[in-house]
Amino acid sequence: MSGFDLPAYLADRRAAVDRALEAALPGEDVPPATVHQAMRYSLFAGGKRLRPILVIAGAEAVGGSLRQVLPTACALECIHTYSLIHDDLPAMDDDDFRRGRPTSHKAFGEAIAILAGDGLLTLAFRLIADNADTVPDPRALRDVVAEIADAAGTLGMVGGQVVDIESEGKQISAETLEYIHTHKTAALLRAALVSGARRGGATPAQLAAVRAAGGHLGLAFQIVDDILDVDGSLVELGKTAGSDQRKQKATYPEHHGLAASRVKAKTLIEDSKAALAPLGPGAEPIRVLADFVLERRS
Ligand code: GRG
Repeated sequence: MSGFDLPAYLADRRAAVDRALEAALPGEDVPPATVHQAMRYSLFAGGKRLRPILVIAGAEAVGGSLRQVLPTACALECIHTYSLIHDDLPAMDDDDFRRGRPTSHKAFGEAIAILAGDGLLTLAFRLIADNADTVPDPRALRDVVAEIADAAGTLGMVGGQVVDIESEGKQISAETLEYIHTHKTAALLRAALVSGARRGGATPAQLAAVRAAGGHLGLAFQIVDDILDVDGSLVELGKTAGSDQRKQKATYPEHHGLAASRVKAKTLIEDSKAALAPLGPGAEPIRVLADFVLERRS
């Protein structure tokens, strides 16, 4: 994209998110210390911070600012990190590595890993409440809480995870696979973009555009994740590649083949960028982020 410096944009916003998270998390010595250590262990293990950056980009696309949405951005990262901790548990995906280090339950034991996830999910809603100061209209706060709760709950991410787990080892339809991907992964990514845009003062038309773009981008993200699980490496991914196949998970490449999966991801990213057309140049960072989702290797 002409003139847009993505590495600088990402570095700047990641640093702002990390500073805000550092301030928001109870210190490692704050009792009960183990759970706070575990929350920090997973949160500060070097994730891409894609969801908080989408919150910020969503706000900026409609004339809002980073300052207006930073606590909400941090909330999305807390919810995402909780989902990774719980997803890695023996009762779920039983993974040993995440973000390049042993998973939470490997480092702290299962009970503390579960509680660290619970703590992060709960903290997220506290952060959203803290963000009320920058939104004078209480309905805007209500809408953002509802958006994020729906995306994270049983009609969103948790629901997608349930169907994913119940589908392991089974032949499932392309529709069920699409349900899993849109709910487990795309819902939270879309909610990030939409809640940023809401907080940034989007008009209904702008919200609709961002919602459509977020849905396409979110699904593309999961398809790319499936592709990386086939052709990525532990060093690139920070987790063990090939785990989908070992766990007999339904994936896009397994259903549609690698080549068709790559085409689908590319088409979704094009659709995502096309949906952003009504937002004009303000949405340039989201367009570049969409390309990043397609080209990422980790
Ligand atoms: C609700 C208990 C419960 C679990 C939710 C959604 C979920 C389960 C877990 C995530 C499972 C998973 C690994 C999905 C693949 C897509 C994904 C979310 C990848 C990780 O996200 P990245 O690449 O990670 O943004 P970083 O570490 O960069 O933040």
